[in-house]
Amino acid sequence: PFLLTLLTNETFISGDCWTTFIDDTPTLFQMISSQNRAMKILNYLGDLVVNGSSIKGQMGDPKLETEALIPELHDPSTGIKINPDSSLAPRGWRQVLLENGPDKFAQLVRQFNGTLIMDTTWRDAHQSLLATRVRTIDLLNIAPTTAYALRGCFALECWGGATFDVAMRFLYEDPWSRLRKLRKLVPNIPFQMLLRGANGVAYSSLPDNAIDHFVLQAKENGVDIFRVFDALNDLEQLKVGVDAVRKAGGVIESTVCYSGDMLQPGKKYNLDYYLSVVDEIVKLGTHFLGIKDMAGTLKPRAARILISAIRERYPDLPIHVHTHDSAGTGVASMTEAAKAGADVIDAASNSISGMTSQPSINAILASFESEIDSGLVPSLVTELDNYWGQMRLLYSCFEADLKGPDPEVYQHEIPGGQLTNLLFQAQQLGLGTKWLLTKEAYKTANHLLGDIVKVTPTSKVVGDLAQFMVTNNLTEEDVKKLAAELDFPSSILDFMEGLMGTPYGGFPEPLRTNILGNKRPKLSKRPGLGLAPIDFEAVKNELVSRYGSKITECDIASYVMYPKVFEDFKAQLDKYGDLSVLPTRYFLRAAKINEEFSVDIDQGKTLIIKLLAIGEINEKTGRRDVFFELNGEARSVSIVDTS
Ligand code: 3PY
Ligand code: ZN
Repeated sequence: PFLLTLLTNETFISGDCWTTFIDDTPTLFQMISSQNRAMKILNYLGDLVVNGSSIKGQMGDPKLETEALIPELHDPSTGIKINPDSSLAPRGWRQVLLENGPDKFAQLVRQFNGTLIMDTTWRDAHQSLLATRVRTIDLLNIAPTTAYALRGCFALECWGGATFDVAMRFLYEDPWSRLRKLRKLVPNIPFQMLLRGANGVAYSSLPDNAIDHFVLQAKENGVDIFRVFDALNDLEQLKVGVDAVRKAGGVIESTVCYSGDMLQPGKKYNLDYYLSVVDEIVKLGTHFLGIKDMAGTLKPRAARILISAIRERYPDLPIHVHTHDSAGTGVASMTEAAKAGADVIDAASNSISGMTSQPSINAILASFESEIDSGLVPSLVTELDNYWGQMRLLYSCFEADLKGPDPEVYQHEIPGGQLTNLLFQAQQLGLGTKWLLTKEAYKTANHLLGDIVKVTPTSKVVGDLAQFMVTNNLTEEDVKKLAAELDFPSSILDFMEGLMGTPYGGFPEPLRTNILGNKRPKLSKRPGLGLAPIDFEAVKNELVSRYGSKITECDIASYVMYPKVFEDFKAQLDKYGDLSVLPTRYFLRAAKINEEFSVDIDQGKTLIIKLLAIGEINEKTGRRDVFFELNGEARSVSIVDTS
């Protein structure tokens, strides 16, 4: 009918200027635009039917065959059903922050008589267990319920780390839009993001003004608290991120990365080392001290000793501890941390916790019992988790299929997210049996590199070197002997050049000199000092000339952080439109014949879609027609069969 309306419209028939026509006839234009969007979505669905999923890392179809049910919450004292409504979300720590500002907020958290919990379900938990593939729509669907059930949480970690590039690269989504939409639905709980210091959310340093610009957009679009770390605990690198957060008016959580078991005799990273880093962090000025145990090697006794020592030295400093449950000791370690004076600890919703993720919230609450107040209501947390049990099935095709804890983590020290990733890659390459070799090689690679702190991006350096050694059958001695001739992955050259900062104790020599040869210089200052500032005006002009005037500051920040990923994302958007509106089942697997489903493309605009038939292949063009019913009308799309 829109075509009929168009063809009978007088202005259109008279051939008056097209832009005036659009301006004067907005409803018609909106109809055309919705039809365009609908056809783009049909093209994506048609491609899925003909060629299967293009989502990297997907193995098979989701195991959840129905729409996920939003769990019911019940008032713990009356048992009466609660209807969560974001506009009436109960008061939480975000109001405390907005009313008091970051300094007072930090003091009030420190004064809280107990230990608060940060829920990592929306970021690190799925980054660690499900290859960061959880989509915006599945977060939005549970957001109002979460705002109610977790109202006592210190924060929801929901942004940054790998979620930023994965959203654009593999999910074809805009990470900024995710942040804004979640923010609207969760007005009462602070949002936390993970910032890789001078690397922003990328893998090596950017110019300082790029970090300032990025952090400002993050703050303005909804992030409250910034966990800032540097992968080598290089204070100069860390400071770039910290300064950016301060300028943007955010809450600073300067973080020390914890590597290995500090109580192991002869360990380079021992208690004295950590205390000296904490001293420097305090000198920089921070609202919170973060302790980031990315591999889960902070054993309970070490947690007690470390936190007690910091608490004694800095009685007023709010401490926030992060861990991974890789070895199975997460609950015990976090309980010890809480007893030793941590103000906040990290945990994840039960169904998406454990192993390489954070320990389970309910397990921690059970361990706290009445001894430590967390500000959370256990029964509401359990009810909320019914949703994540379903999500685990929906995203089953991204499971690395870990079977249990890995106590060997104390030896190989692979960070949680990376452990799942490396295992997954080994399985995908059919190198399942090489997994043991990879873990062994990871230890050797770390030794070769001088025992560095391993977390993004330095963990990638160690992982890449480990895989390089396994693939090329190289021993530690081989690497040392052949360093000048071997064609190392670029991450290793980046690290040796100094693009990720300087490791504690310096670079491994003569390995560094041999690997770099004349290929790369040796930086002696932090990399950002050698990078020309971004000319934001020029970037904006370029993007506007390529993509039109709707380019936003967030687009600019995405482009500066990941130019190629952003360009590919824009091309994808142009081809298929905004796919974030598709329910995940239909985003990941082909619709079945006669299966009908709905897609809300905008408020009040719903597409009812049914797959009718798949045509024969046209031998000349290599294409197939795919027939759909769209809101009751027949539509077809022509798809190149590449299967
Ligand atoms: C990230 O940088 O994405 C991490 O999760 C590091 O632990
Ligand atoms: Zn983590």
